[in-house]
Amino acid sequence: MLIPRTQFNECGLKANIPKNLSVIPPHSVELTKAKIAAISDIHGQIDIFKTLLAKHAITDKTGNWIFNDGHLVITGDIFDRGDNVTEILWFLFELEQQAELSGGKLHLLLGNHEVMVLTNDLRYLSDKYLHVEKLLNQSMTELYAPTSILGTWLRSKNVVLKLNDMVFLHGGLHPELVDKSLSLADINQLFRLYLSEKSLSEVDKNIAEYLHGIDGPIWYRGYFNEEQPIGFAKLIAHFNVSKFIVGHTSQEQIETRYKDKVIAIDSSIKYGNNGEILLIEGDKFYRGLLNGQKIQLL
Ligand SMILES: [Mn+2]
Repeated sequence: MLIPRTQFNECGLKANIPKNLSVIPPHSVELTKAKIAAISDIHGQIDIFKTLLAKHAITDKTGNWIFNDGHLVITGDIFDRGDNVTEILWFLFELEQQAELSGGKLHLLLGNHEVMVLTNDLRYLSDKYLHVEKLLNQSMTELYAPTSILGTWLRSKNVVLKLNDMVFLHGGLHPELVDKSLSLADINQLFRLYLSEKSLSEVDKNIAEYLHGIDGPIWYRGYFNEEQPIGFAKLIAHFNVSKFIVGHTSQEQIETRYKDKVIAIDSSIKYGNNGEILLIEGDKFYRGLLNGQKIQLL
């Protein structure tokens, strides 16, 4: 049965929190031939987001999952800037369950703006949410506390996901992660424990702080610093991947870098004018445009 939206307040604070909300999602899925779609940096722009999903048959026109056994990956930054953040989260909360029932999967990965709001860095809230804070006399961080449905749900999420030979994440994997001998499972687990303020050994705490920092998976911008050599061979061998699909650093459209090893999918949805979704069918990659057109990228 679907978990309904809360009756209490908009983030589900002080509601009964269903136990399965804390189930840790998979960090790696070996697929056969299911379709994959990926989108990033939605920043509260629900209209563009829902239009892209409907135009590319991920959902029907009313927002219900029709992507069958497909995998939809959201590489972070739903929060901040725009003013329909809560609406997008509840929409995804329901869509995730619909996907599961159809044999598909919605993978919601955290970006730096999710973590900022959860950790009380509220510099980028839209005016609407400043108003909401005043009306409810609670900060956004309090509204997304671990005692709320959405707060619990978000804290269960990963920062990095591997599908087939592709890795998806908000910022990027720094080659230093290889020197630290971290697996994708380690990265997700240590990131999550630190975010949930669980007690960690001194060694793990140091690694978790690194992961939450400027070279960590949600902040790193090294793939966009001109095309300087940055140790992809090392990353590819260690994580056993061949493509790095990342958001965070805004582009006019979905594009590739480093001889197609990097696919940059932050298509500047944040400005509220336009946006794109990456569509992967077998070994073909397409830019899905807002008007429903598909343009082959690779
Ligand atoms: Mn970002």
